[in-house]
Amino acid sequence: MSQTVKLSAQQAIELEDKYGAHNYHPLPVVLSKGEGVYVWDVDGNKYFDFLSAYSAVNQGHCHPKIVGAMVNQAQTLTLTSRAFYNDKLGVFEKYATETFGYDKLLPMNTGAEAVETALKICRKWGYEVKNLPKNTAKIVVCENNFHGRTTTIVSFSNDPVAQNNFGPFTEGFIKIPYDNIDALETTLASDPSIAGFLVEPIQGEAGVYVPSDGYLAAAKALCEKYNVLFIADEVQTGIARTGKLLATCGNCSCSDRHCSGTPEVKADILILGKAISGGAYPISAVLTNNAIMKVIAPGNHGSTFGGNPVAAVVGIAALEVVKEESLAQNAFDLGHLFREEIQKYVDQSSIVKGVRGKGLLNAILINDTEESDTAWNICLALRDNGLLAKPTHGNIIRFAPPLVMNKEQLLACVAIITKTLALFEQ
Ligand code: IF1
Repeated sequence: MSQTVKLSAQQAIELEDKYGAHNYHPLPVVLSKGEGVYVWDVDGNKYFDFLSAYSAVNQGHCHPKIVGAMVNQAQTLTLTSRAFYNDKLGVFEKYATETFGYDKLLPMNTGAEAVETALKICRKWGYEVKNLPKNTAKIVVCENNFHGRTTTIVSFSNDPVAQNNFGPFTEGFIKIPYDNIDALETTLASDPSIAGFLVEPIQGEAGVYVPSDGYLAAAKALCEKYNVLFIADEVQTGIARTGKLLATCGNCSCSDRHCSGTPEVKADILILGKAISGGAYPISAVLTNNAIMKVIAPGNHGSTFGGNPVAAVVGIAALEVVKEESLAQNAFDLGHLFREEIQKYVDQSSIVKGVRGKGLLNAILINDTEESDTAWNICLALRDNGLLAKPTHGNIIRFAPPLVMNKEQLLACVAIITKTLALFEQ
């Protein structure tokens, strides 16, 4: 079957069902085209994309600048491996480190790979700089975390569906409650073998949990007090999604007039993925300063595709778009408008308990149990009304449109969402 043949929705679904692993339960819609804030299915139906591939398509689908850079490089040189230099990687590393305010960048491909890379760097720093006894280093993580799907990462998950029957698990992780600064201090004070604290600035998969004001700054201060590396997983919250270039912010170079970024919440190790490529190509990166990255020597770590020239030019283009189109400012402004408008509905609703989020990473809380299928049914109805979203749990729906959305489009989406929710009012 050639790739050019036009499949019906049913044919596409049947092919995936027969020949693909069943590791997802997709919403029943078969997409074939994307442009900006819109996607189209195989029958030509048009939808607002309110998931953005889990915040990877912040710059909008098929952004011409990003696709143009990718196509041009793909016709020139795609992959050399790191056995040799290429003429694009260093340019990307310089641009990205200057954008986010770090000395060095280690390029990988997926978010999970970048998280694994950060864990390895943190452990090696623990032994070679903090002088921890060999194989004793521990890393503190938060309950209800999501950092990817590798066996080490799921070792510290508390999601049974993500973890069950994938053991034996990697040791060396301590789980504490999220957004609980006392729990972090008690843990850091009680165990001298801790090398790092890995945290999502907003817990996305858990249901868009925004921590209390000051939590991240207080956590960073505790990490400094106990000589522990503060590791920010901004795979989902980074790249302007939360209304600032980074949710941890701190010294970044964004021109966002609302930016309250202050040095004290600058991560020691920053993990980026998803929208660092605008969703056009798998790119992830770990950024830190020389005093930490110096622990990595030739042969310690690597990847066949990590730092390839296509990734490098796509990464540069994707970051340029964020700045040129002021996406952080737009996410900040439209995020406020979205929450204000949805809150008006919440105030008179029996089915929606609340709305929360930062920038254009938001979620609504449905008045039903986590095991219910209410959120799923609402997403099916949203699809029928021209908007695509997906629940993170039985009672939480994440809303994360591309950051290139304009005010008129956002208000049109609010109208679709409120019209659809009204169908479910008791
Ligand atoms: C799936 C979730 C979101 C992430 C954070 C690392 C990674 C992710 C904070 C790993 C990836 C993706 C994975 C994707 C669905 C999506 C997701 F629902 F799984 F949890 F966004 F919330 N850190 N998140 O959010 O990056 O290796 O995937 O490139 O696995 O179903 P990755």
